[in-house]
Amino acid sequence: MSSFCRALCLSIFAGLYGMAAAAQSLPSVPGPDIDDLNLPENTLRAIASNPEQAMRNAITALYTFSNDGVINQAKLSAFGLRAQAQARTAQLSGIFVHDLDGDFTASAAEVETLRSILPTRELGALISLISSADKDLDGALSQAEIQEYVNLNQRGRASER
Ligand SMILES: [Ca+2]
Ligand SMILES: [Ca+2]
Repeated sequence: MSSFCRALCLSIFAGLYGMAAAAQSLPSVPGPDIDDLNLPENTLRAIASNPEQAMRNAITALYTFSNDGVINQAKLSAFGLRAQAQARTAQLSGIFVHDLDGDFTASAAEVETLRSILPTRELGALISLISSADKDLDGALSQAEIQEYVNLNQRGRASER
């Protein structure tokens, strides 16, 4: 691989890592100078062991953040919001799997029905969910309780970053 390709590859990695770090509150990469890059050791090893594959990976990563290969702050923000929406959807899916009648709540009757059929681990998870999210202690999860629970978890995850 030519020194130009290596420099370009490093630049793409540095740029992508820097933008991803900013979007995800990861440790920042100091300086734009390739000689001063502080890329993760595993990234440097991957570039050194197979630069062509590293370049392909960098380009793939570039298009992960933008379907036209152009990255700007608005697109990174949208990417971050979409990642949050995906996490929220996954969490809601784990709750709504207990909504047997499809009214977007988990009623006490539904919870009671599920007690008789869920495997121990899933029942434990459901009981834990109810104890965490059921603010009015009626044994059911209203839409408001579900929304509050998911939003609290999202904020908790964001503050951990
Ligand atoms: Ca329901
Ligand atoms: Ca409740």
